[in-house]
Amino acid sequence: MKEIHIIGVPSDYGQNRRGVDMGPSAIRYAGLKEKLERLGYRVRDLGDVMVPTPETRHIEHQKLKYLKEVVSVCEALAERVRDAVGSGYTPVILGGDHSIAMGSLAGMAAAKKQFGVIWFDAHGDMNTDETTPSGNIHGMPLAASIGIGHEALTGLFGIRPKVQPENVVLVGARSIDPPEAELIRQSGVHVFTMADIDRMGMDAVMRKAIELAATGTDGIHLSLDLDGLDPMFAPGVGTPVNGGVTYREGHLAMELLSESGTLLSVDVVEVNPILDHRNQTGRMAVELVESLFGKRVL
Ligand code: NNH
Ligand code: MN
Ligand code: MN
Ligand code: MN
Repeated sequence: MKEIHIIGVPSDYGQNRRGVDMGPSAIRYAGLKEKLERLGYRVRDLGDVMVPTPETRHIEHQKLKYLKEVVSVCEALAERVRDAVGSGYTPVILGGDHSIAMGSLAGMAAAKKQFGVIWFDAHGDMNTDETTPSGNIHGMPLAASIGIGHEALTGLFGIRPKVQPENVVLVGARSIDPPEAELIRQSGVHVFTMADIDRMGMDAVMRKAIELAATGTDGIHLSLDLDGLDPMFAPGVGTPVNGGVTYREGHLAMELLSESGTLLSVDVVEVNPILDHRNQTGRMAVELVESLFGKRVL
């Protein structure tokens, strides 16, 4: 069985609610390592990527807040992911806000010829510095990873694009900014909105998503934004949106991905313990990861 490497990225440079930097601690506290070991894996916690405190920095660009800091955190993460995947390990990357996924995907792109991405999220994360309503880079990582947006982000780690849009699938979308919707339509990424999940069911949606992401690639990176779940099950996130994926649909999605045998790497992002209730969202994150790595009733 593959060895799992845990990598923490305690960064909240990509958004404006402080606290998501504590996500790695909350997810570790919920027992991530022990629970994966119980499933039979060898697990090594590599600790955290160094992230300077935001209070010691200042915002230079209102449409790309903390750009320099985001880029340097992502490049440090990319090196770790490249090395882990290159040596045959499966990285479990703990955010931090979703901007860190640019680092995960950069590392994947350095290690693999082609891979697909399932982007589980309430949001599209397809903004650029020209379309962003907030200036928060956590709304841009998917666009940047397929080569759209500011060159400091698209060219991160010297690889552009990180992933082909036809191998990217958004699952759980329900909050898309209007100019972002236009970019999504032009880009060629695939999208299953909550309405699609209602009509088709999570089983059919995930089977299709896995097929799209895996076809012609070496496997799949799952980018798991906890706000993809309904806030009832994951209240500890900075931008909750009602009408999300249920507890059971979330587990089903993870089980199907696990059974597909295509998973290469995963990031678990946007857990904000300050906004949470007794680490409910941290515990939810660990539960989903357990299903993703094969936990079953029998
Ligand atoms: N679309 C909004 C923005 O660009 C919100 C993004 N928020 C997220 N994305 N949490 O996953 O600022
Ligand atoms: Mn911040
Ligand atoms: Mn996101
Ligand atoms: Mn989101």
